[in-house]
Amino acid sequence: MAKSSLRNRILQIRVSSCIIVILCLITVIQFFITCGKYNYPHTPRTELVDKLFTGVTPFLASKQSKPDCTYINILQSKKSHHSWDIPRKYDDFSPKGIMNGSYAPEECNPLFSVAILVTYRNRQSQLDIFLPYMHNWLRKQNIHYKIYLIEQEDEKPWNKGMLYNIGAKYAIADKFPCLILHDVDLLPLDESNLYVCMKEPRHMSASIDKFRFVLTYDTLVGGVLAMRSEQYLLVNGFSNRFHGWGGEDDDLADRIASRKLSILRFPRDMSEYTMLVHHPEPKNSERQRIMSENKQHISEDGLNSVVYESIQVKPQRLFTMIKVKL
Ligand code: NGS
Repeated sequence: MAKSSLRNRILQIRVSSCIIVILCLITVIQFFITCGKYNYPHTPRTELVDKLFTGVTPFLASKQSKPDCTYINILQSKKSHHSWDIPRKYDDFSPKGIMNGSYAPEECNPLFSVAILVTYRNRQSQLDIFLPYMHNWLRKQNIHYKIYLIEQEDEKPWNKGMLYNIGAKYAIADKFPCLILHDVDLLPLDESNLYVCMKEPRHMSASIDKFRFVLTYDTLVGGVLAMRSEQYLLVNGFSNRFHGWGGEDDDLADRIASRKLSILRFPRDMSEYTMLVHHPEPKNSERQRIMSENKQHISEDGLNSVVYESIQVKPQRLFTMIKVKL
């Protein structure tokens, strides 16, 4: 009797030791997986300048009396903000120099013109933080930029891809050579995160506080993405078929890969963002199916086939409003 209870006890100890060893192994493996995505592949700091894509709109009058703007100090800045430093209210915000959501530095000729496209519906409290924060941020970057807010006016399911296509049409008509597709709930934290395009598409929001600053997967392009206008045309923009949450960005990543473009990123300590809290949009249960069907239809479904009703295009001080019904 005593012998068998001793045997049971030894067995129990062995089983629990095995469980502990397995759990430790899983933790170590997870640590290394996370580490890989934490230190995701990126363009080294020293090579960034060569990979930036310069270009301004022909409408921007540059003056010979002024020097070209410089960007080295911005790229080398070590200054980062913490998410808890971000004001929740901007009572003393000054829109100096901003007109129709657009700004250009006065002291020098910028080398970059950037259209920032923000898709929007019913997120007033986030917009109230986003606009002053981004204008304060962008005015320090020596770039010429313009914020377009593309608002879905109808009650139909949310369609971010279509809204980006509509915004891109306006920005391309305004001859912006670079588009930054920007979620309204994301705010950059590192001052070295220069808001410009690179020669290849650039995923900017690689390191978000909500995801413990880990890049969740290599082909992620959602959040904030910078893309040259000619590349947006080349991939035919987003598919118009994704309603609700999810899939449209992964589909865009497929389009980018199919046109043999790669996705570049700045180093992690230049790509940190904070995400403003919000209720998630309802997920699109069809998204995987649409993605697999879409691979054959890039040239028919996208920027060249977006159909919408324009409700209002109205310049406001902090943004150019494009209200549409889909
Ligand atoms: C993927 C979604 C993407 C989304 C990404 C990150 O699963 O649209 O998660 O989402 N793809 C599909 O659903 C097919 S996030 O964690 O940022 O909310 O962007």
